Amino acid sequence: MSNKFPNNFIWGAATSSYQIEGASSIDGKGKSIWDTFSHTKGKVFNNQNADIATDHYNRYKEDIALMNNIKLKAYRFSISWPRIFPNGKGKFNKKGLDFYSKLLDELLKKNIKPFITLYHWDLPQKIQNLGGWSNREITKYFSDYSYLIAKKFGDRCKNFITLNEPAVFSTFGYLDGYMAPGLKNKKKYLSCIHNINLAHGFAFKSIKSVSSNIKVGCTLNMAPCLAFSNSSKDISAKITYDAFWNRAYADPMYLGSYPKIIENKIQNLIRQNDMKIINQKNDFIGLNHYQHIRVISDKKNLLGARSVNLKELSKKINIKKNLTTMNWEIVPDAYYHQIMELKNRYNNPNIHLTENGCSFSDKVNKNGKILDVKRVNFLKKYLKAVHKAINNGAKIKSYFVWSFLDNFEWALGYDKRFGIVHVDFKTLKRIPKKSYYFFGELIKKNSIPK
Ligand code: IFM
Repeated sequence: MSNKFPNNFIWGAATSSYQIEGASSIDGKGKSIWDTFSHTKGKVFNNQNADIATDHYNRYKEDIALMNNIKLKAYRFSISWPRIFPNGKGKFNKKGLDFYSKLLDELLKKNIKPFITLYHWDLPQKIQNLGGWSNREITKYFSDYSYLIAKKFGDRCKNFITLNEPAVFSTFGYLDGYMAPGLKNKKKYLSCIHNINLAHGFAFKSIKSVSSNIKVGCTLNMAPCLAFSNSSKDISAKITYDAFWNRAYADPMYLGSYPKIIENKIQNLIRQNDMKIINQKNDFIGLNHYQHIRVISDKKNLLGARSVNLKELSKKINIKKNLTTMNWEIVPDAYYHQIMELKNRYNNPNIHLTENGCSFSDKVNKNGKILDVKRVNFLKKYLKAVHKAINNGAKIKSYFVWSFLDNFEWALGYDKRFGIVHVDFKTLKRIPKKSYYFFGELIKKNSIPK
């Protein structure tokens, strides 16, 4: 069987605004919840923040030149909402729009297809002050913001992702509290679920009202869940976690209904027509995937269920062999199964693999090179899973490696390196890693290099 990927397969790389841009308070940008969170003592590893990050705001041309060197076909980036609307709504900031306009022009000059993500977690602080995702009003503000971006950039960008990983920013931001805005409030978390779904639906309509040629979808992080043990408690925890993690967004957006276990809890929030607004004719599903999830029952957790920690995990597996520095297991089969689950459950949709990758502690060697062999091996295995899924009928259109650059890994700061390009966070110098050249070869051959 041929190991070629389909003609026109889109090989891309992904980043997000807060993680790479820096320039956190210039050219009229407003504060985001991540500016606030990272400047609150004790919230981020070593109290780091992304005020400068990789300084992509000033170095975007250099970064795009690096993309062009390996003939990257697409680049997925996110727009910082508070750069466009410093107050989250009302008057827009022209200088913010100018930055992304220049970025788009530079990409197109190099024949790199832009994929815009409208929301990758840097919510305007002013919107958070009104309740953030737990206030239904946010759906209007997000829809207005989406409309403006489509109006300004819809001529140059034909692929829009509304939201990145709703399950992560709702669960960790409103339930577990270790991401911005740092809340632990089940009632607010449940409101978030419905408002996030609605925001997607309204944004979909806004973007399509600008042009029906723009393709729109949502990026969901999904992963097969396994019960940590055979105990009935862990098995029922797994069922709960699976519904909240994997289906709270995908089911309403792509099938038009909530899993029962969730619907029972949020019935009072659902108004007439809401489900119609949420369930639009999406053009694609964006899938972010890294590993499977082992779920354990935990009474202290507000859901009664959570993913296992490293200590628990080490009881199950030989941890040294199988983990990235995020303590995530390397399980390419889970990727295959997740893709096939999307295919089977959601009527064989178009799929963009909007993120996949791994963090390792890459070191610059004495010759100034970074031989990230572990990342290359990881990519080979995960790409084989993608290839297998395509052969089995999944309509996969693209694969975006996470990430193009080493960047600010949220509450874990700069300690975790995901890039195929190394960034020295003192000098901001970029050095392409071995995996970058591997990716270049992959693009050239349109098949996985040996
Ligand atoms: O860095 C994140 C990204 O922002 C969202 N998806 C997972 C990545 C790795 O944790």
